[in-house]
Amino acid sequence: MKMKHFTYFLSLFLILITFIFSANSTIVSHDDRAITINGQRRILISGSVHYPRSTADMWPDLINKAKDGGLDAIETYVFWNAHEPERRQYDFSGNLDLVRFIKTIQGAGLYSVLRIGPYVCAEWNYGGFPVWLHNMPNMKFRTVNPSFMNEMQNFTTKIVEMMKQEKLFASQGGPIILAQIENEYGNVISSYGAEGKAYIDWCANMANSLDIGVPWLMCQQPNAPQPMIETCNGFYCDQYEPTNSSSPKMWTENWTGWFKNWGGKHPYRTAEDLAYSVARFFQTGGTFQNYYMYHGGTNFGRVAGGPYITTSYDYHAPLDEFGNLNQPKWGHLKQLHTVLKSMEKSLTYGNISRIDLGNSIKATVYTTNEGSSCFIGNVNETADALVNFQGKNYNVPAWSVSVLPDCKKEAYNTAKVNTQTSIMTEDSKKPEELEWTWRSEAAQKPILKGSGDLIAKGLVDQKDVTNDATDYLWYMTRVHLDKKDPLWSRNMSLRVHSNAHVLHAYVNGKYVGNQFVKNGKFDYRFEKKVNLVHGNNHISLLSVSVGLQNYGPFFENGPTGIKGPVSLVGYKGEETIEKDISEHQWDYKIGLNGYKNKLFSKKSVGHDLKWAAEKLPTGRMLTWYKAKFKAPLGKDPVIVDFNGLGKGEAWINGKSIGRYWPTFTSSDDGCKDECDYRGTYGSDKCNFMCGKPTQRWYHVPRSFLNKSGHNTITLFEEMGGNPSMVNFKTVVIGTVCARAHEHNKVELSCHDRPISAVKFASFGNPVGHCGSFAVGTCQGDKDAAKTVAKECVGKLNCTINVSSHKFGSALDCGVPEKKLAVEIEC
Ligand SMILES: *[C@@H]1O[C@H](CO)[C@@H](O)[C@H](O)[C@H]1NC(C)=O
Ligand SMILES: *[C@@H]1O[C@H](CO)[C@@H](O)[C@H](O)[C@H]1NC(C)=O
Ligand SMILES: *[C@@H]1O[C@H](CO)[C@@H](O)[C@H](O)[C@H]1NC(C)=O
Ligand SMILES: *[C@@H]1O[C@H](CO)[C@@H](O)[C@H](O)[C@H]1NC(C)=O
Ligand SMILES: *[C@@H]1O[C@H](CO)[C@@H](O)[C@H](O)[C@H]1NC(C)=O
Ligand SMILES: *[C@@H]1O[C@H](CO)[C@@H](O)[C@H](O)[C@H]1NC(C)=O
Ligand SMILES: *[C@@H]1O[C@H](CO)[C@@H](O)[C@H](O)[C@H]1NC(C)=O
Ligand SMILES: *[C@@H]1O[C@H](CO)[C@@H](O)[C@H](O)[C@H]1NC(C)=O
Ligand SMILES: CC(=O)N[C@H]1CO[C@H](CO)[C@@H](O)[C@@H]1O
Repeated sequence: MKMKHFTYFLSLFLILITFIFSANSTIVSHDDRAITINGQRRILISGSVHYPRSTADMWPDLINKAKDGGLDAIETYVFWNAHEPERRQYDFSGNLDLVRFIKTIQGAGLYSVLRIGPYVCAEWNYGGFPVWLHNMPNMKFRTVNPSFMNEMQNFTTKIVEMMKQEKLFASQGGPIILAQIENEYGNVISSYGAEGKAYIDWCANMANSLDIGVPWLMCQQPNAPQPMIETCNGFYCDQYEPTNSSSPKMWTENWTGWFKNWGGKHPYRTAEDLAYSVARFFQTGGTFQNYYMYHGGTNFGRVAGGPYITTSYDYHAPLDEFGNLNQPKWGHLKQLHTVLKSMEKSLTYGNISRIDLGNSIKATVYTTNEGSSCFIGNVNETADALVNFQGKNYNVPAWSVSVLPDCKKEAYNTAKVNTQTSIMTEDSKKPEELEWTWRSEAAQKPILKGSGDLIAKGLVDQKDVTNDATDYLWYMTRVHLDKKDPLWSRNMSLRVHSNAHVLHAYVNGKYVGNQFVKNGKFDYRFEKKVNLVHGNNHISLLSVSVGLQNYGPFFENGPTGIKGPVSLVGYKGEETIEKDISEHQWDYKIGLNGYKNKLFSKKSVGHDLKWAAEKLPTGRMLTWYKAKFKAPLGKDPVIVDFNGLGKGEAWINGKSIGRYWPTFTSSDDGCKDECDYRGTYGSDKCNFMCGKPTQRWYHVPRSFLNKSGHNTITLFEEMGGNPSMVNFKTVVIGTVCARAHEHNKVELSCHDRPISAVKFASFGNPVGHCGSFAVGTCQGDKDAAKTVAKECVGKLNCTINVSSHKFGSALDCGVPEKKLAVEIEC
């Protein structure tokens, strides 16, 4: 009782303080149980949405859908290299308008979590670090290096000052309740020795000195220096306990799915398993959790990290790349959030008792004076359970958690999905045929003869000379061979030890071949037979980067480009000789002329230069293509099909929609038709699209398009392709299904189109999955399809009560709960 009074008076006191000092400010703090807001412990559900991975036009819709999905907060990183592309030259325009993003969150009435980093990982190019930073003298990242600390402090301070100026911290009445400094440093700290500890202490002091008035987080940082709050990241965090027992149990990254690499498959994390991980976390005392990602989005331009992260960053998140609801994930989580929120008081103030029911089944009871809330978790991966708990029976499937807000009735079970599945597809309209013009990359001829804009003895690291302003760097040298050369009487080949993400080789103007990485090893040997001539031979190597590494201790020093040695090898029978040419004088040409001249832009230099309409080449390397097109009608998201193209970059009206590489397909093996949600998820667990292009379709944001006039698509085709198959489509709902459990309600909707027909409905023990449902061994005696049709056809949405009363008291189906399977047509 005493304790309760004390808490009560404390809350009152804090509220009073709030009023006295600032009518608007919110006091954010924490105790051992939870984050507190104005003295109240809170259950907070947050989701990551990275502002540069969508467009400012998309933000309000994404944030509203997040709010509708039951989130309290939106979390984002801050992307240093996007904001400070050159030292002390800043960009906060367009989709980099951080202030506008935070204000949009505020406008929707949500909180915001600002993870400044400024190291962010995030599958973002170079983990968010600018490459100019790496190229400063005496630089060492993420340790006690004065130059690094100075720059990190400078950027962090700038962001904090911007936020303060706009009064965006909760302490000023704004939406930002939490901030983060550094990122997952605990994973790598041991590689930095004693300096690592000194550095993380410095980070804490530096952050603290910025006086933002809300708590700072450090994720994956056991024993975070005070007053930083440590948090957990991972697919599950139920086993996690903060090292400091005064810290609340917080989960800053719950990976809702996974990202994609070129050459990889589509990752897929089921709604059941994601909901299970969340419910487990709250069952085991968690009070703050963040979905990474809630909306993944798109890596526009060259922002993808890597190497080899794809342009799509869909992540199989609750909102898909285009901002559509990823159903059933979005809806299934929304229901969980509603139930958890209804238990906020008991979860944050209740006494906790745990009951072991055997066979990996555990119940947790949270008790306050006002009542109790319960969880029953079945961690067994295979055995469904009929559990007797406090005198009542509950059916708790394997690998699931039942939530009982009053400890008497199951309000939610993570494995019982009562949300519709929406399968998105491209529209079936006949696409516009495009008329292409083309021209070759103008630089080619002089380059292949070896003239560049920088000369050095020996081989250079790519990012050291390009500052990563471009993906492309030419390495060019001459080799003089006279008749006395011992190579001469032999078969000769060019051998290149390379770290280039893609390498193209030319000898005397002729293409010799390319190589790229197929097994994740970015350190390989290229070797191809070549024909050399007496006198001078020109060797030209084009090194292409496909996203800079973003993770790992000292990742910033990973070699890029052609590390060498580069040699000519002569073979005679078993005997080989090697002529190392690495230390020759090399000419370097940074970037491609078409980029320099902005061929993708209306303001292109030399637009008077001809684009040919005749003899459209296919399979031709280093070629630019251009076509006009009309924007697809309506509001549905626009996508472009790049099937037929090789590899390159694409622009719409001068704006880059990212790198493309549809010829890079995933391996044939490792896919299953169906994904079993049970058992520990990992990024390899449920993959789809084996043997298919990793990414065939690319997002064209509506705001890049002119609705009424012409639009221009420009392609730079690096490897050779056929643009005649390129076409624009929109993303629409294809099939809508549901498989809902008895005693529940299920809502069906075709988004903004009316429901046109019921394709299938059966109540009982139906089998199969969406698209291939079939009647099981029993079903209710009323016509289910007719019943659903009566309630749904012609409407934008309908809610069906799943009950025997409605569908006919079926017979003993031999299952604990009957299900309704429905497929509707939109
Ligand atoms: C960052 O450094 C520049 C000098 O390079 C200085 O003018 C500026 O005030 C610094 N900004 C902050 C926020 O410390
Ligand atoms: C644990 O956290 C509390 C406050 O949250 C702090 O006072 C204490 O010093 C911390 N303990 C350690 C070992 O860091
Ligand atoms: C899961 O249940 C099965 C069947 O009851 C049992 O054999 C197995 O030991 C259980 N596994 C765990 C981890 O409890
Ligand atoms: C919670 O536990 C404390 C300490 O054991 C006890 O004094 C208090 O009465 C309990 N409260 C409830 C609501 O059970
Ligand atoms: C060169 O290669 C060809 C076929 O690959 C072989 O027949 C010939 O003997 C080789 N010459 C030398 C000098 O090794
Ligand atoms: C869109 O196209 C129309 C017709 O060509 C033109 O008048 C208008 O200026 C264009 N709008 C933009 C934003 O480019
Ligand atoms: C359901 O449809 C009605 C109109 O029939 C509409 O007013 C309502 O907003 C829709 N609800 C949802 C969740 O789409
Ligand atoms: C569904 O059932 C609830 C009671 O469980 C009832 O209040 C509601 O009106 C029913 N809705 C429909 C559409 O039948
Ligand atoms: C420790 C760990 O696994 N970190 C990962 C966090 O998640 C991102 C993916 O979103 C990875 O890049 C990190 O490696």
